Amino acid sequence: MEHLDRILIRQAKMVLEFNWTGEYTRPGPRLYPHQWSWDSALISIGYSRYAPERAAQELLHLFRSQWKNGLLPHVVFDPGFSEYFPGIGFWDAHLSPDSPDDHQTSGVVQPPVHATAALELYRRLGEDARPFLTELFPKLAAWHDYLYRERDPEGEGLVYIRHPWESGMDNSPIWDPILLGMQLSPEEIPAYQRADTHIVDPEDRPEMSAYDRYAYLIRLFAGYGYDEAEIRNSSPFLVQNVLFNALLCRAERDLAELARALGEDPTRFEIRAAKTARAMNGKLWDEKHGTYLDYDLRSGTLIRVYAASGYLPLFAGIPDGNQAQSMLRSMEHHGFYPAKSGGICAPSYDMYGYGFSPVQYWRGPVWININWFLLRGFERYGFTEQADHLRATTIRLVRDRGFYEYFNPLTGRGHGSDFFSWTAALLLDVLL
Ligand code: 2M8
Repeated sequence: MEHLDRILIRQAKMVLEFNWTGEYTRPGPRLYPHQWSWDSALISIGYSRYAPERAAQELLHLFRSQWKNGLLPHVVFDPGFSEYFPGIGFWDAHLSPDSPDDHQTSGVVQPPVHATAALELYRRLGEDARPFLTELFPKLAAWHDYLYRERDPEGEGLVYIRHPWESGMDNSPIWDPILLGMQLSPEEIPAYQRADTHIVDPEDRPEMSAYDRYAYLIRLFAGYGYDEAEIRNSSPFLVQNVLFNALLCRAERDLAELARALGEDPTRFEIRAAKTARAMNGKLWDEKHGTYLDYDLRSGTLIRVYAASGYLPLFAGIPDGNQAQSMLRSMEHHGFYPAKSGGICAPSYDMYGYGFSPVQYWRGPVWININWFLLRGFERYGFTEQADHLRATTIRLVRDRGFYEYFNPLTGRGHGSDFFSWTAALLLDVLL
């Protein structure tokens, strides 16, 4: 191993150590003081390379706040930290009979990468992971059951998200058409105070108009006591999201493998995973552009906005060989893979798209988790040249610029939170 890589590995471990609270790992020091769901899964993938007990602790801590109906909340609050919006009082999760009695959480979810993380740990630890798996397996199964039961009422194999935050790509231009359509009167906008814009450059963060809509949706859900049937009837935001369903499909397959390891029946996970893959290829595949698109259940139309998430089905093995080839061509053609022109890969949104911003959050910057999903996807399909290139540019980006939350795809400059945990964790997974 090269000397520079050894230094980078040491630094990455220091970032995770710095964010470790004793019970869970913060995504970033000031901006994100609580525990976030998919951050923890990705962080645990990094830990499983060198600190397996931490990897297990991270996931178990998160799942201790799972709701009685299986919902895995996107944030588990640490009541010791108050400087974050929306906090405990804004969510009012206690209004749901399903929320936990002894933990404070949000009331939305995030992409389900947890079974994938648990399988990574099992692969590293083997039989030593058995006690951890025995505890986590029923909780993972309840989490996936919740998604297919509550979020796929028509049994299509595609689950819906009901808030942009559930996609993990909070203010992606994918949501613009829906959010613009949500015309709110001043009385409908709840009173709130943001905490993010005085911690990092406001230019890097979503607009106030987007936050108004995020806040509105939260209060709408709380008003219904988080009753899913009511929310389904009334939420203006209801989307079958490519990223979420692709990661769910992969997680179902990984859960099936865990079931086999534990001597449990994997059949229901395998059947659901296959159904989701079929539904994505049937309903969300855009043959003309060689990518997958989100589907807006309210308007009954595909959302024709092109984002890096459209290529994430590669991570789950959903496209066949021909589709995968056409996705590769599409990435190069549409400004997601500017490798040949010396550009930095992979922008989170089409560099030539109307909503592109090189610095604003999910509207163009490079994110290490998206790169990691794509990298593993390229490897899976044998796209060796692209995988090698993506691996090298990802490592170089972090080595030269630091452990940032996201990076300007034109200049490489880091933005958002520094000392960002999943950047460190996924880099460790690539380097170790
Ligand atoms: C960002 O989202 C939170 C809201 O959940 C925020 O902006 O306050 C997103 O990038 C999300 O994907 C991520 O999990 C979270 C913590 O890193 O930050």
